[in-house]
Amino acid sequence: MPSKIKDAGLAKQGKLRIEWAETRMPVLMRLRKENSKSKPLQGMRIGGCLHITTETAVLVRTLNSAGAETVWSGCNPLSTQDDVAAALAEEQIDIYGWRGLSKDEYYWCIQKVLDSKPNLTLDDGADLVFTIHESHPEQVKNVIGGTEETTTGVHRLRALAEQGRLKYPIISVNDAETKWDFDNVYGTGQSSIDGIIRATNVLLAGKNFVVAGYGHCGRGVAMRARGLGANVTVTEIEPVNALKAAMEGFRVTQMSEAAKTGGIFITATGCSDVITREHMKLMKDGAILSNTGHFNVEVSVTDLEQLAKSKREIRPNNMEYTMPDGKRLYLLAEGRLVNLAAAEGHPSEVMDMSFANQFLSLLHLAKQGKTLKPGVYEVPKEIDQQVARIKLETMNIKIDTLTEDQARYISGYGAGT
Ligand code: 9W4
Repeated sequence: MPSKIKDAGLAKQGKLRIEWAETRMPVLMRLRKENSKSKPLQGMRIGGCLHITTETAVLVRTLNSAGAETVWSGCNPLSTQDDVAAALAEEQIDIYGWRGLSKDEYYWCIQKVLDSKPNLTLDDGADLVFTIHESHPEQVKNVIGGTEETTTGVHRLRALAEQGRLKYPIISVNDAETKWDFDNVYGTGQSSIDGIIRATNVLLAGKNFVVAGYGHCGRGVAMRARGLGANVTVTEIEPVNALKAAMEGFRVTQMSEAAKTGGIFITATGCSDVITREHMKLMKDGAILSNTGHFNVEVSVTDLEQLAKSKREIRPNNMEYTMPDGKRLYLLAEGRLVNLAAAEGHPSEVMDMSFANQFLSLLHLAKQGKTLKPGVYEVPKEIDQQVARIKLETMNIKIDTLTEDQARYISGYGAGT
């Protein structure tokens, strides 16, 4: 099978890492077992444009085991794990991607996926769908439907649909509750702390830890930092979120105040210029600055560069900036997503749920896609519930079921005061 990867010699290491991830992804493994005989995806050619990681490999193996043919490319030039790509190539899976490819090479890989004339697409960021719509409209007739993994991709697709230009149905896996509510809180929470620790090896116990933004990601980070014994302060601009943080027992204050005492800062707001020169001037010697929001605009790197008289990389992903008065501030991963640049992103257990939604949504499209008009669809509620149920089962957790009387009671409006 054709593929283009960095180094076939990395396959052995990649295989081990994929197999480890498989031991942590019980929902996908259950779905693999359940569908490996009936092969409901037989005859389906799935074109994927999704980060080439160990967890993605577990998904790809599961899709193949259910009978699909897959052709894959990465969806970010920096996220491909070359050992994983090598392992998949060795398994005769068509895969195109390597870490650090150029923009031209990136689109060359997507073109290779399209050369296979997929009838289902799986996207993260919508580059594959946009390439089909803009450069290969003749392929639209082959495509039954697709799925989209992220918020950014869903936004782009909704905009396309609003202009009446989206030509096939897409399921927004991002909006499944078992996806976003878990990967934002527990995935970002743990992996951001992991990134900070890998880049610094600092003790969190007793530190003043400042979280900017108390959305789902900020909540996850704050919760985990507290779990490690840090004194957590939250800053917010949104009153309801601020109140939630306060009632959760976190100190809530303004960044201009938190800046004076914070030892570790992390931004999780989605907004720009959350930590700027005004705050940096107030900070203590040794303060650590990081970001886990999507873009590297939350900590003003420009301000830090301008304030500092010198800088040096003191550890991987850890830049020491020295101010004219000798004060030192430490910026992690250049202000980029610290959980991805300095750690390994969401742990497999969380990706298990996201990718189980991907698998079941593709199965749904293979069966029903032809009846759907072009548009962006939510993941069917039953799929979300199925993912949660299987996850609970694999965790050995039992839940109650309603009696008939109870079911009637909660669905009826009869009972008053
Ligand atoms: N990875 C990524 C992106 C940029 C980047 C040091 C600075 C997202 C989701 C999943 O975007 C992803 N920039 C880097 S490393 C790096 C990594 N650097 C290096 O200098 C720039 C990405 C989804 N996911 C998980 O979270 C876990 N398994 C998954 O499939 C993966 C990667």
